[in-house]
Amino acid sequence: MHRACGVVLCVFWISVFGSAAKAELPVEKAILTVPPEVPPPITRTRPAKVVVEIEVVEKVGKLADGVDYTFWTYGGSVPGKFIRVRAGDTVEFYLANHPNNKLPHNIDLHAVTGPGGGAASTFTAPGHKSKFTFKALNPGLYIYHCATAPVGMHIANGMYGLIYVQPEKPLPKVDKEFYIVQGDFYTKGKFGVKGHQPFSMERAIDENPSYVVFNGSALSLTGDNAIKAKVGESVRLFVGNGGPNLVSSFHVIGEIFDKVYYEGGTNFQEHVQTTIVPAGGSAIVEFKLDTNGTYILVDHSIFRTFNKGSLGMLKVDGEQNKAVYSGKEVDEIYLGDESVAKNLKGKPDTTAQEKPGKKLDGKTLYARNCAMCHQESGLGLEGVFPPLVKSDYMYKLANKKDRTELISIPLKGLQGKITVNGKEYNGIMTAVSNLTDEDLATLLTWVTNTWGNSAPAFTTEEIKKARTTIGNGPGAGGH
Ligand code: HEC
Ligand SMILES: [Cu+2]
Repeated sequence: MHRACGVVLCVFWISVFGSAAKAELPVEKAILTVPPEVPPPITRTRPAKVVVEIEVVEKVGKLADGVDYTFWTYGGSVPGKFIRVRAGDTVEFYLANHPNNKLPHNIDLHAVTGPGGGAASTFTAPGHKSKFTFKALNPGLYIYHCATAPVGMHIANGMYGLIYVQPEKPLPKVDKEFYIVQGDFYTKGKFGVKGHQPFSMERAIDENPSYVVFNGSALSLTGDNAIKAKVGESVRLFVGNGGPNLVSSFHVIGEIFDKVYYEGGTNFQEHVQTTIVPAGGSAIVEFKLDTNGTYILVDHSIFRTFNKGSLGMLKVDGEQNKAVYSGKEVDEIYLGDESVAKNLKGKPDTTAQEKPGKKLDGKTLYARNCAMCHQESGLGLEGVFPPLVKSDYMYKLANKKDRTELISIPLKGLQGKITVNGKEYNGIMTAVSNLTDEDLATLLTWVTNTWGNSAPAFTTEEIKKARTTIGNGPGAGGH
């Protein structure tokens, strides 16, 4: 305001221009989305007043196949609704707590400048609704979470999500944007124990989760729920980590992040394999899809992926780009450099290697080709890899007259919904294509006559014949 202006003029100035400026701020309702969807980019070029309304819902949902858990959620999903605003916007935030809920809740948005990130102002009992307003000062990708005591328990039960404060100059347009948040869960029963699982405070304090998952469930990004894109498209993942405890080593198997806006901030790093997503933090990753296939999203603290559930899928349709990725071209016996060994020791060390053409037994062939998924025990992994032990699915095929269908499983792979011993699986088994007819006969005979299974032995001729029908010559590529 001008020093020189008289009192009357100043009042006039404030009332006219002050209110005019306020009235100019357009009001809009935020578009909120459920994971893995992201609201569309904001195209306006001026600030607005954005109204966000979120309802807290306590509900039972699936943590894994056959495993129920009582989640506390922002809007019914884990993570909660994705909120997208623009830097400079004023956000009018309403938090409602459903009357059927049992506990009070609130929200701490890391995008808020102010004590508690809104927590104290939004503390809300069941059947009540709170409101507070904040200005989104800093662009970036932020976690929000519940901060009601016991805070750790509210977060562990799924009370987190992402708010993206889009920079004034938006990031370049991409073809697809997805919303993915990792979380660790603490149940009384170990991973895979069926039924409704209560929260375990002891496990949580020990930071020993029974589940580590993307988007609130071991099933959320697999099978039909996989995220999808096409060859040639560019993808942006808004990645968060609700924690409450673990730091994620976020990685996509078979992709390299062209860009990572590390920690959800303004600057990016290029050509990254694995990025850290801290508990209560985020990252924005971008990549272009050069060839088709299924790309697996993991926490590269890899036991979490194969034993606790942190596995998601990005299915990419389209042409294989052979210049980028050939598929299997050659598979031959490799012995290492025998001549080097000879020169060093006088004679080759044969203890560590097999002679070419050496016949392996069924158990060894199974251990090398199948056990990483179906497990050494043959029991598979609940909800991910079906069992081969007393599998009714396998038994039927192994005891048919024409067993081409069973032989085609290792030769061609298998995907789509199947039921094994009353449980549904909807995963992807890739082809195991480096087996000779003889080895495959040995392997299938062993698998179908171990662990209490029984079926007539497979012969090399039977495999050879099936291979001709299926059209997969020895050593032919998978996919
Ligand atoms: C990369 C992991 C992986 C490997 C390696 C693998 N499988 Fe599978 N397998 C699966 C998945 C996943 C399914 C379920 C596919 C679906 O849901 O449609 C499956 C299904 C099956 C089935 C039918 C379902 C059942 O349980 O009876 C058989 C039989 C089978 N695999 C045998 C084998 C054999 C034999 C090998 C080794 C030569 C092997 N698999 C290697 C992942 C794998
Ligand atoms: Cu809460």
